[in-house]
Amino acid sequence: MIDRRQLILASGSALLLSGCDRLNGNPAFRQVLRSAEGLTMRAQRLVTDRTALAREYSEADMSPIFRSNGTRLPDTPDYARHLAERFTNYRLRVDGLVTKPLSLSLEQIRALPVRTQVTRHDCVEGWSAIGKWHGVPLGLLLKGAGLSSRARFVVFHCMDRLGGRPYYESIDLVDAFHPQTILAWGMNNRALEVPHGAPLRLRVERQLGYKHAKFVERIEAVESLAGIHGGRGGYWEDSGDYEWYAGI
Ligand SMILES: Nc1nc2c(c(=O)[nH]1)N[C@H]1C(S)=C(S)[C@@H](COP(=O)(O)O)O[C@H]1N2
Ligand SMILES: [Mo]
Repeated sequence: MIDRRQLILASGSALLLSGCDRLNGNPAFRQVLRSAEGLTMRAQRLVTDRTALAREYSEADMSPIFRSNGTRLPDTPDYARHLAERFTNYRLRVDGLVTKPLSLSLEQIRALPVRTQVTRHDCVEGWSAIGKWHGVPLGLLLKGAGLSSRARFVVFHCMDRLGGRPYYESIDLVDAFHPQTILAWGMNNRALEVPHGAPLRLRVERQLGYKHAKFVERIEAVESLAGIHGGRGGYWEDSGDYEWYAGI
């Protein structure tokens, strides 16, 4: 685990890098980052590599069993109805700091460009599994919705509750526009199954499992996380269990 000082260093530099893609690719600039004193190896990796791709695997590497974790079946009447209707009346909303709020059916989402990736899921509880995911790049949806330049975070509102509190998560724009960040409607060549977050779940491959919000029904672009639920950007973050940034 990384400590807070490293996090602050990493997030400050990530902001710098997000506006400086060309600098980031410049060997001299990378050398400066590498030689910066006082940074640990871990922090340097975060500073330089937040836009790097997570490792992708081959079909042969796929786990025969991919366990599910957390909510396996949301226990609300709304979710029961969606399930009974096979999600035909489900809509994904994309709103907040956007100029063109979206409301998309599953059919519409599946008609958008698809990215497929075989990646390893790492849960903070100490298990991993390799699976294949099919979905639409989140960046594409955000562009389609006309993301405002004021937006700094993207919040995922889920349909399940744990102990009476709704599950939610959030990421910054570096991760939101990362090419492997997708909203997955499929897994292992099939429609996404309920325990894995049907009808739609986030894959944010450079972060730990709890950031991968399942059962997503609303994506909200915000300037600050302060006004959302407990204000720390996620269900486990609000309860003080896990850090907001869970980079791997
Ligand atoms: N809505 C929602 N998303 C969630 C959770 C949850 O309980 N509810 N659990 C998280 C955790 S801790 C993990 S490890 C992964 C598990 O994904 P899986 O069930 O597909 O293995 O989902 C994450 N996303
Ligand atoms: Mo997890």
